[in-house]
Amino acid sequence: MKLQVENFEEYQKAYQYSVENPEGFWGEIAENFVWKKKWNKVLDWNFKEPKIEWYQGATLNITENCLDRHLADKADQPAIVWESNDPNEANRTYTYRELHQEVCTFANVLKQNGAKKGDRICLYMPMVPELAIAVLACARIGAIHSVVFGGFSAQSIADRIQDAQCSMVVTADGSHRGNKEIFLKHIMDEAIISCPCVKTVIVLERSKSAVSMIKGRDLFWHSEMERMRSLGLTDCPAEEMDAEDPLFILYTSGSTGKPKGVVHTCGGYMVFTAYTFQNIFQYQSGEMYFCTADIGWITGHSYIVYGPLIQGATSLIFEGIPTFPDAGRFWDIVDKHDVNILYTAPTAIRSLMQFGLDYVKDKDLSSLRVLGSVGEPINEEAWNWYNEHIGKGKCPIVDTWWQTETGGILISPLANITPTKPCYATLPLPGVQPILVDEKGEEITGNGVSGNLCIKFPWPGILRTTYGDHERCRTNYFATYEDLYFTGDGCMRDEDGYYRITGRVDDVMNISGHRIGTAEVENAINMFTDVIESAVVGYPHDIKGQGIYAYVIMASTPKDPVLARKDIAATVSQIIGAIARPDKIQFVTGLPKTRSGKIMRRILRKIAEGDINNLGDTSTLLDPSVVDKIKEERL
Ligand code: 6R9
Repeated sequence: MKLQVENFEEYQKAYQYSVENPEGFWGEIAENFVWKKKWNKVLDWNFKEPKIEWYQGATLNITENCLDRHLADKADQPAIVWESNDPNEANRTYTYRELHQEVCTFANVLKQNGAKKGDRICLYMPMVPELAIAVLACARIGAIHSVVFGGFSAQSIADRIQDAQCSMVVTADGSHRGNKEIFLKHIMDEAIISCPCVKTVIVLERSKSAVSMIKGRDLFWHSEMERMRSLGLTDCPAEEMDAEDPLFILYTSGSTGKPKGVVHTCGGYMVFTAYTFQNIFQYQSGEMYFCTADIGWITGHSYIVYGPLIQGATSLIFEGIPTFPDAGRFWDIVDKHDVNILYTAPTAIRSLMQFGLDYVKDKDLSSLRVLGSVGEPINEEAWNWYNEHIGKGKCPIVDTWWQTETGGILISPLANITPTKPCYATLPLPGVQPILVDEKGEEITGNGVSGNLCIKFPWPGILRTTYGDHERCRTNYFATYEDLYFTGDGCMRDEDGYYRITGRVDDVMNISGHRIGTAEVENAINMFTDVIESAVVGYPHDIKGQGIYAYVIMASTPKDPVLARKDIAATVSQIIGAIARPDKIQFVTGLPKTRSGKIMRRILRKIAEGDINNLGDTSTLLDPSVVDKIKEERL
């Protein structure tokens, strides 16, 4: 079966076939890729344990699909085009041939320094081509990459390195983001103090800021690459991987405890990212594709690196931020590189909207053909602005719903095929079987209904486990409702059967499209010297989608509340990273609790939202007067 559907009828046929015969469907789709050995069985699964295995018995290396197989007909086509943070710095382009060679050479750097199949390698890097090269080099030798977003703190990095017991780290001196520099190596040095498992650190020179280099542990990227070249080690055979061998770990926040390491495996992830990329964006050979995400998040893994490269696309990597040097940067990039497909986040659109049309009006955006949105529900105003001022009413908007755990997009229009509706992720991809359930897990059938979004059948990109703790995977995703994967999202299905995601129904916040658990932020706030207890909720924020509102009980009333708030915010930054800084901190003397001692977050959420006359039933509260006080002093 061909990979790409070309019209709505073909989509419907593919969908129907995928539900009637999932193994037949995904078996035929998988024929479009290069395998070292074919599978004996397409799928073996149960959601009880859970145990999910796709393409049993098959072997492959995903990088042969990203690189080697394009050498026959696309060797001189750009695979990666890189745009610096600094608009005056020259672009860099890697053709498929060049990328292949760089990946192989760096794979040898990893090997020569002792890395082997199954080892975990932490990547903490700027958005430069070397990050994609490092990702692919790990995959080349079968090492498991764990990319940590450049905005996380030393403590967050240390937690992730320890959890995965990484033996190697690849980082850079520093990372430029707008006018700021993040001193990555320095932060990494601080993290490694508590990570004896790390034996080797490879340091890319990017910002040319001074770094400390420890003999016997730290090595420069460029000198190691030189050394490989002088040894003639610029080719590297691709390790033969079982379809179910882990490809990577990516940490993400849940409603409780520390972030968990979501594990994706080689075969299913490859098939699913390629299939979804091709069909959703309807990528045409030679087009320029620009996803503005960071490779440190799942969107960057699946739709900057793997999906596009497997499909032989040209993927544009941008180092900077949308507002530097001014709020026209995205549109400059589209204009300069003739971008055909732009994939970005609602928070970016909202932040650019507020600068008005001056930054858009003189830019030539006529190359654009498809627009994408990801990370959070897109509000109608942002959808309309994107459609009108960026797409000029001619580009379909694909509002793609998915999660770190799903590996790839599950619900989305297919560009120019599925009729779109503002704010709707529309219809499931072939192979994806969503259902809505009520609190008790009963299926809500029919249209014009709302419920909790679950998926009732596995797709090839579904997570397989959470690293080192399979039970956590089971309880988090497969135990809420029997025999269903629970997404944590609320959803409505309208009269046309179109899906609209309404947001998280658990204690996970979505701040500028980044997932952050309320418990994580509370734990960080509680580390502050004078804090007795805290409760954190999300509230509507014009730009970020959600902001963080913290209610904090202090041991004694702060003498300088303004400074105390700053100190608490700084503590959270230090422990998690700047993305988790509370936007508002209200000092309170008590929190609304039930008689059994549970914080009633529902009430705190309403107060943070400003909906104070509508708090619902407060009769189960231990001390209802607490609420009046919080209401009065609301920020
Ligand atoms: C890919 C990614 C996942 C959560 C998810 C949901 C929200 C993502 C969305 C969306 C509405 C969309 N989300 N895309 N909500 N419409 N198109 O963002 O992964 O960081 O794991 O976040 O993001 O709430 O559950 P991740």
